[in-house]
Amino acid sequence: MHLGLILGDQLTHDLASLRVLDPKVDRLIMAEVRDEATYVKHHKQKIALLFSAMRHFAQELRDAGWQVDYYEYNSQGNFKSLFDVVKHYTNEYSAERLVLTQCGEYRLQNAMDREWSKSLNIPVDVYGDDRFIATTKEFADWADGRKQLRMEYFYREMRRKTGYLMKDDNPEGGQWNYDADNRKKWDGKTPFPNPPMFERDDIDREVIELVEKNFADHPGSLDEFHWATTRSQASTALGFFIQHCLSNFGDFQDAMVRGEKALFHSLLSPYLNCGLLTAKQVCDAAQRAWDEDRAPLNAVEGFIRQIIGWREYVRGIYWLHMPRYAKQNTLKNKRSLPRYYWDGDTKMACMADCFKNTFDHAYAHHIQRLMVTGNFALLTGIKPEEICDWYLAVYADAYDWVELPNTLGMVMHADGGYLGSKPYAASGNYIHKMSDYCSQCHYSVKTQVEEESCPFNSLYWHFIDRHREDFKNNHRMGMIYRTLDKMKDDKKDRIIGRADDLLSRLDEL
Ligand code: FAD
Ligand code: DLZ
Ligand code: SF4
Repeated sequence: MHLGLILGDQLTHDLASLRVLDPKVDRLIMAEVRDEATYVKHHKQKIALLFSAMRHFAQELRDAGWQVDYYEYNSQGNFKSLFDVVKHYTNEYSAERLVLTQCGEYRLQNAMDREWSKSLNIPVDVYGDDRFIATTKEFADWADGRKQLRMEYFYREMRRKTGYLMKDDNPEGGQWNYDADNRKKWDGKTPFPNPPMFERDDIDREVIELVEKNFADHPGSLDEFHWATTRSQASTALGFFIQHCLSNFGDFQDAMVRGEKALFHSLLSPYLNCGLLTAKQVCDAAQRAWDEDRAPLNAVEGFIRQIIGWREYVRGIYWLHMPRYAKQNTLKNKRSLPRYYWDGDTKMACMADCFKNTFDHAYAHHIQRLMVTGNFALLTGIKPEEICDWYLAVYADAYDWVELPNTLGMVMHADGGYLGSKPYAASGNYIHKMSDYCSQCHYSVKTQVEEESCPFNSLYWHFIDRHREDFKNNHRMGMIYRTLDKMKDDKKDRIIGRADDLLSRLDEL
């Protein structure tokens, strides 16, 4: 008899390990355990979503004929780790081998590879996770010999491989990428659709109570817990996105609007990452919308690129370079994360809105993560480890394989520009251009050195100035340095002085 362990982010019926196990003789285990729920202080909604989705999935597996042992949090045995649970059941059933699909996170996969088989005294078979478009080997082959990687080229390979938006061997519309059309500020008119809110069942209610009781000291609130927790609800969420949001996804992809949780974004990442939806299912739906003329090309291409491009690309980089990747700090940052990343209380209107979205919903859309909270961490030189742990904790979609390259590479440029060629550093001007935040802010986005000047403005030049050596050979930064060099010394000194002052009292902003 073989035992299959299904992890919290493996809630997919045709998972590789499930395909090799036999429901007639083999058994499955799933477990809610302290180690997984606390390796960072996950947002309460992330734990509730996972535990509830796991319980619903276990029920679906039983309905499909599997024998499942499900270990509920803090129940008999008081198991703290997945290993404890596995050990208990392999002994109980005298299992001949343990069967797994590859973990999403290096942390856990490494522990399994190094210790599990030895300690359990049975073979541990690990199958590759083929829910992704590219295998880790395919990515490694593509990356081999390239000094710097570019998502765009990898993405084109994935377009060819999947056939999405392809006409024979050419991209639909003649271009691979329509990003230039996707940088509009919200027009103030196009109405935002209200994402579906799912009715809660007994499992949801029980889990919410469990999380309130056991994880009271974790960030975030459960008051607005609206995530899908079943496969069928997740499919409804996908259908809603395709019908009501996709056609505007491209145009307003980079826009930010105060108090608006998601604009036209899909809110699908938690389901993709825990397995309630697959990349293929989501991209097939977007392709159909294009085929049936229900959404424009810039929107469908932009959306599919996020999934078969960025999502696959960051995963490839993660598995190619872990564990070294996590330790990089090329810009030698030393500063600790300011207080407001945890309590949300700041006078900067843009940051406050992103924090509110984060704590209320365990969500922030990409530009909020990248150009507001991320940009601020980059400009102020926060230690990569601290900011990575923050992003890993506070979002319902956060898993190390996707969070780490996005934060350490894309946001913090801590990998020396391996993932992205240029740091996404921006002054308040960018935030002003793409949002309505600045008109309601304590600070003034128009000035740089006065007492109430937007902190991003001087911090931006401080960042550029202090990293001159790091970027001197980066031709994409040349124009910025020429602008800095044209600045009068007196003005530059005042800007740097203002930024030094802000950096000395970051917690007060
Ligand atoms: P949409 O805007 O609707 O995009 C569609 C889908 O594309 C997403 O659901 C997601 O699966 C995929 N996608 C989009 N951008 C990326 C990207 N850069 N990398 C990988 N997939 C992408 N995404 C996560 O899934 N988990 C994380 O832990 C995570 N951490 C991030 C940390 C930082 C600092 C930044 C800048 C980005 C991070 N992202 C992460 C990427 C992105 O912000 C989220 O995927 C997106 O905001 C999820 O919301 P959505 O489903 O509404 O996305
Ligand atoms: C994120 C998470 C949480 C909060 N809890 C559990 C859990 O109790 N049991 C479990 O199997 N998985 C959980 N997960 C997801 C795991 O952390 C994830 O499977 C690994 O990090 C590998 O990606
Ligand atoms: Fe943010 Fe500066 Fe605008 Fe205030 S003025 S909202 S701090 S960018």
